[in-house]
Amino acid sequence: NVGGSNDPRGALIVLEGLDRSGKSSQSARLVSYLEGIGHSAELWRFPDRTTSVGQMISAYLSNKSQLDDHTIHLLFSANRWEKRSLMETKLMSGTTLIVDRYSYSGVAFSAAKGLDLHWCKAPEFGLPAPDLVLYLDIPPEKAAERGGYGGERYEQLEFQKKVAECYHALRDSSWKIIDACRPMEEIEKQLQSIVLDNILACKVGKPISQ
Ligand code: T5A
Ligand code: NA
Repeated sequence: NVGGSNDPRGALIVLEGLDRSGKSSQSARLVSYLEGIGHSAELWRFPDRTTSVGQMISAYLSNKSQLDDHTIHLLFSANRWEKRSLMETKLMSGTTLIVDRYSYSGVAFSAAKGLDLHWCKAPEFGLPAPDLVLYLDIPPEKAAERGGYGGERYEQLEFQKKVAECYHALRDSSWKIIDACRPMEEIEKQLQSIVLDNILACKVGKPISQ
């Protein structure tokens, strides 16, 4: 068991990036790796389309419903808030959460529509802060070539270019920028070593930051 059992804190590790940057593929691999070395880990994703709020989000993303830009922004945030207490319980019980998209997606996609950046950030305050953000960096043109976009609302090249700019403005010290244009296995190995270092750091007792 990595880090021993006397400190129960798990790490909150978020994968971010444009649509098709490889987040879901890499999140799944990371969780398998951590489980394989005996570390308690779970794969989470936002939006969580299984809740009633998540179903409203899913209908919006698949163009089955129309919503005001502010309204959908708040729903994405509410979808994280409804998971907050479970997230904290898991972290405190020693489970590391690998989270496929989080608040940075919330802010970047809404700001890319032209909504005020500070307004976009406000509903995210008070959610557990990530210990580490792995940003899968890929030029929008390259991402668009991968398997083709599936037709969801935001999967359009011009919009993704704006999202990339917004993400760039959000970078902070918790971010590691990963070159996501390389082969999957190479990225996988890099993420494993970064995450292992980070989990060890959490085990020395850093609190869940807010
Ligand atoms: N959103 C989300 C908001 O507006 N606000 C919010 O608060 C949140 C949380 C849904 C949308 O909602 C928006 C953002 C999104 O537009 P989603 O359900 O997570 O978000 O859907 P996507 O991000 O669109 O998921 P994708 O499946 O498109 O992208 P991934 O997960 O980044 O990529 P992945 O791993 O599925 O890979 C895509 C393809 O590329 C290949 C894979 O095999 C796959 O075919 N691939 C690679 N090919 C070559 N080299 C590599 N290294 C590769 N890695 C993956
Ligand atoms: Na995905």
